[in-house]
Amino acid sequence: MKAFKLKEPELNVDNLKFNTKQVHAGEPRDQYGALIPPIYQTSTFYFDSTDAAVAEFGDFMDSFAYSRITNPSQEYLEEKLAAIEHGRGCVAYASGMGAITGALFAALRQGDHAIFVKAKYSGTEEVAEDWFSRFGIEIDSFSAERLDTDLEPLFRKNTKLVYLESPANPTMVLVDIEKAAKIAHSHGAKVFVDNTFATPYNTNPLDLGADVVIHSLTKYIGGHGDILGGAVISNDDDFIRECKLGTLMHFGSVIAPFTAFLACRGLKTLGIRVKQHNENALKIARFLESDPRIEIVRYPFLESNPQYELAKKQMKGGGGMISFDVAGGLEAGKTVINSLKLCTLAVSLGDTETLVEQAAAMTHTMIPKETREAAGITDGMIRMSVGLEDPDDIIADLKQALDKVRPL
Ligand code: LCS
Repeated sequence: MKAFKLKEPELNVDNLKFNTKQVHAGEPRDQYGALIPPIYQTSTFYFDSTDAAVAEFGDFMDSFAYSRITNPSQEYLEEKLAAIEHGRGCVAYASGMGAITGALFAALRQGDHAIFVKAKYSGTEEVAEDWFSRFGIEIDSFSAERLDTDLEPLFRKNTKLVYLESPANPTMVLVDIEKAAKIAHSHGAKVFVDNTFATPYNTNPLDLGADVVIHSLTKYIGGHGDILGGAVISNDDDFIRECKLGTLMHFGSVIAPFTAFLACRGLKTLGIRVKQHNENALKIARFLESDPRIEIVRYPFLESNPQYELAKKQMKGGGGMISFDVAGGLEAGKTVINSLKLCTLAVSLGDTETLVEQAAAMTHTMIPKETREAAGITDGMIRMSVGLEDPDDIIADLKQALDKVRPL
C-alpha cells in the first residue's frame, strides 16, 4: 500500500462564503489523497484491544464504534450541514420525518406542551395531532399571518417549544422567525424551524434567533430526487447530544453511508442550484400572475404577496416552490395537471425536474378537509416544484395545458 498523504492542518471554513463552505466543509484530507472522501460502507469498527474498546465506548460522540450511532460518511455530511446553517452541531437521519420526530421526541416529555404553526407538511401535522396525545404531550396551533396576536396567548407554564415551517408546504405562507423567536424566548420556549422549502441558501433560521433547524435532505439538499434523508442542526450541544445518543441511536432512523455520500455530493452545488431555482420560479410565478385563467398565485417574492416585505427581510430569494389555483377549482386544476407534458405529476420537491401535484388529493389528503382549509389549502390548489429546466419551456408547457381549460 502506498504511503499516507494526510495533510495538516485541516481547512478552517468558518470565515468562508456559502459556496466555498458547501464544497469544502466537512471534507478531511484523505489518507491516500482521494479528492472525494470515500464512502465508509461498514456497520461496525474494530478496536486494537479491550482497553481501547472501553475508551471508545466511553463517549460515542467522539468515536466510531457502530454505524447506528456514528460513521465517518454521516459525520462529513453533518459537518457540511452545520457549517452552511451556522450551527455548532448536526445530526443526520434517514429521512426528513426521521429528523422531525427525532428532534421533537428529543425535546418533549410527558406533560409538556408545544405550539405548532398551522400550515405545515402533512407528516408533521399528523405527528403533532395524532401521536403526541399517546405520549401525554399537549399541543396548540396558530396562524402565521396572525402571529402578532395569536401566538402570545397560547403559552403555558409547560410550553417547551414553538414549531415553525417557512415557507409552509404547500400554502407558501411565511412565518416571521425573528419575531416568533423573541416571543417564544420571553416564555422560555425554544424555536424549531423546518427550513426545507427555503434552504440554507435563502434563509439561516439560527441567525434569526431559532434554536433548532430541521431539513428534509430528500429535497433541495440532495437536489436530484434520488435519496431520502433528514437533518437537525443547532448551537445547543446538549440538544445535539440528546438527538444523537437518544432518538438517533435508540429509534434507529440512521442515514446510510452511501446516502450520506450522495447528500454531500448534492450539497456541493446547493448554492448555484437554488439561485437558479429562485430565478426560474420567480419568472414562472410572474407568468402565472399575468394569466387570466389563474385565480391566485402564492410565491414569496411576488410584489403582490401580502408577505413580500417579510420575504425580502428573511429570504435571499423566493425559493423554487409556487402554489396556484386555476379559475374553475378542482376540475380545472385536474385538467391542467393532466395536460402537462414536460412537468411531471409527482409528490416531493427540490429536484432538477419540475414536479406538480394537487395537495388536497395527494400530499395533504390524510389531513381532514376542515384542517386543510384552516391552513389555507384549497381543493384546487396546484403545487409546483420548479426545476432546473429553462423556465421558458415550463411556461410554454403551462400555456398549452391552460389552453385545455380555456383558450385565450
Ligand atoms: N418537511 C417538509 C417541509 C416536507 O415537505 C417534507 C416532505 C418533510 C419535511 C419530510 O421529509 P421526508 O421524510 O419525506 O424526507 N414533503 C413531501 C412532499 O411535499 N411530498 O412528498 C414528501
